[in-house]
Amino acid sequence: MTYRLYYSPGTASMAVHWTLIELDAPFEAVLVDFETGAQRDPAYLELNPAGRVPTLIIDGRPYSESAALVMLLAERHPQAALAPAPGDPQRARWLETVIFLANTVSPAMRDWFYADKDGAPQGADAVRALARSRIEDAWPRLAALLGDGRAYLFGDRPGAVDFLAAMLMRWSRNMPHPASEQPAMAAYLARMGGLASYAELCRREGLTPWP
Ligand SMILES: N[C@@H](CCC(=O)N[C@@H](CS)C(=O)NCC(=O)O)C(=O)O
Repeated sequence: MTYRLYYSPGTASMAVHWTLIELDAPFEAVLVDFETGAQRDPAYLELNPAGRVPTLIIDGRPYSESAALVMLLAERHPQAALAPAPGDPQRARWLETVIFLANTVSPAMRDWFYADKDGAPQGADAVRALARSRIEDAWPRLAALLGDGRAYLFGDRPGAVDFLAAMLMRWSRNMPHPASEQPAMAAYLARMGGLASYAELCRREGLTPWP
């Protein structure tokens, strides 16, 4: 079961890269160099027609969407218990949270960072303002999951949704109100930042650890 991950440091591929490292799964990492526009290279567009990362090759076929990929990896490696199994009392809240991250937080992040590129530059400020309010509303909602004192979003061990959430939170570090402003989140992010898999991810991607 060898995977190939197409990634760019610190971007949406990060959650998938982190999950693969945490799983200690065999994989090859291929840099998609945004500096040279490699995401629009015709050969890469064959794998990922949107010209985005991540792309994960599984059994010879390319798949995209970071949330789907971390869920899929959890499903393919059940021994690692990276997700509550069907029937687990936490399963419904877990599904709700993954979809919230993928459906609300992630698109708002895309709008925050790519408003000028994805839409008309003259409308970018309004796009960013709406994106910012959606992102800032997300942090207390996610912090509430930690309200009972649990260490990670779904228990006492980090799982697939934590890698996705921590990636999105990391992107808020230079925003006016980063996720780490929520007291419960600051402690949570410190725990996520203390994981050996995070240190290894930062080393491989050349990232400055945050928080
Ligand atoms: N919803 C996608 C978003 C993917 C995405 O927007 N990736 C960005 C990096 S964070 C990208 O590839 N940007 C390059 C570009 O748009 O040219 C996911 O979560 O995988």
